Amino acid sequence: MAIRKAGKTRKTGAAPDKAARRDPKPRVAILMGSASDWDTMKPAAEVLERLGVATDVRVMSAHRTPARHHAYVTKAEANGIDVIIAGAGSAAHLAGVTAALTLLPVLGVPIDSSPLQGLDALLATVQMPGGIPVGTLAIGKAGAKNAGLLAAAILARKDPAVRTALSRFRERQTASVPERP
Ligand code: RP5
Repeated sequence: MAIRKAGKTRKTGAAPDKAARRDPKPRVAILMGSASDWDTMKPAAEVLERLGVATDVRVMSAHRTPARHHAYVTKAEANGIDVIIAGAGSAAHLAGVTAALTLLPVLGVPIDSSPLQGLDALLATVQMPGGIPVGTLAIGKAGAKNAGLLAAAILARKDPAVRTALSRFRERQTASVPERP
């Protein structure tokens, strides 16, 4: 399956749920501060793809490419995006600045790319002063996967097809847990 990355398509290798409807247009944006973050952020794209939700995957940094970031985020809602996932490492301000530029819900993923193994990114992402919220997930790949699932849960409130796909995902996950090791 293919998702868009920086205007191009990129394979994630995720197997789509056969029953899940395919979204024609991306409704979830997955932003990351560096191309080096992609390996960590990939689970967000994979799980959304599995649920039939198209994603727009982009590299943009609040400090290295501020103009690209501002232009994308301020137009995201008009371009049909419903939820933004933002992953960054170190002094991770990407999710906070993204949330400041849009009324869309923003989910932050702290990335363990620094010598502090993501603790710096976790604190920078989660400790937003009151007024501009960022829904912060766990550090690293688990956080990215859960950001994808949480984005799907937000979409599922108004989209029965996503709700069904999410429900099947949970059922399969439960069924996959063995009773004994
Ligand atoms: C952050 O700095 C990025 O989100 C990345 O996690 C980290 C390192 O980036 P690179 O130096 O690998 O581009 O802004």
